[in-house]
Amino acid sequence: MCIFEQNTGSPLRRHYSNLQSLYYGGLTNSALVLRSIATLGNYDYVWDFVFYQNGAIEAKVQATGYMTSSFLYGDGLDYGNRVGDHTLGTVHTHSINYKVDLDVGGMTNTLVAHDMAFESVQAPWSPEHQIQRPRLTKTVLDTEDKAAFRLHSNMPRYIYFAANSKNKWGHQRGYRIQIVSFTGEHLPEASLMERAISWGRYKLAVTKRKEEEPTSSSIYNQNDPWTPTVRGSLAGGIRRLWPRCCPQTPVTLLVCPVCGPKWMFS
Ligand SMILES: [Cu+2]
Repeated sequence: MCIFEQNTGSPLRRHYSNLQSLYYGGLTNSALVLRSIATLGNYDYVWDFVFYQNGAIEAKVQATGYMTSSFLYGDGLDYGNRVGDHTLGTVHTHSINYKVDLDVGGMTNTLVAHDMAFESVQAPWSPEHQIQRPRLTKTVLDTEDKAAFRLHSNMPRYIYFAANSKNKWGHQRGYRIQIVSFTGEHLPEASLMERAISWGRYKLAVTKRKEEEPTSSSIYNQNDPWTPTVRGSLAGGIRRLWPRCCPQTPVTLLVCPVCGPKWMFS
């Protein structure tokens, strides 16, 4: 386990002004990284939780170590790429999901989607023309069906986990949920093994917290995927987040705070 500060490579803020007044101001950015590494066979997984100065929390996992390979023969190239004289790098996926039990400003949280809809209005400077003006839409996703986003479905631009309180401008407090990467189809749903990783159907699924469902999977699932020890479920209500992500390359789940539209559009 290690904890360190890391320069993020982008400024926390900067501005160069040459409109009327002339000045420059800027501030370097660093984040606090909490890292642990798990070595499983040939792989070393580097697990990071990154805490940013703006309040964002990022969970990230990267795989390093040695690649999985097998002896190259026969139709091996149908199952991977050649990486040595007699060596095949075999195609496979690493499927990882994060189950997050998140309380934001208390335990009575809701899931809210913000997006844009377009409305046609007359252009004030050119009345014979119309312009399409974006308008903010806000929807409370109040059932687990509405809060489960299938892998290839459209998601609202902004999804946030809202507290039952408001900031001084009257906007609901909350944390924006941002999910960065997916592997694609995890297994065909008709497969009898699929039930062991059925969370892979979703980019994000938010469910009501249940004391009897502390984890989204089990270490035994991979040993007997046909009768898995733990299966995901969707019932009714809302509270627990099950963002999922799968690495072949580094993956990240970003949880960012929102304080209203100002944050969202900045
Ligand atoms: Cu691998």
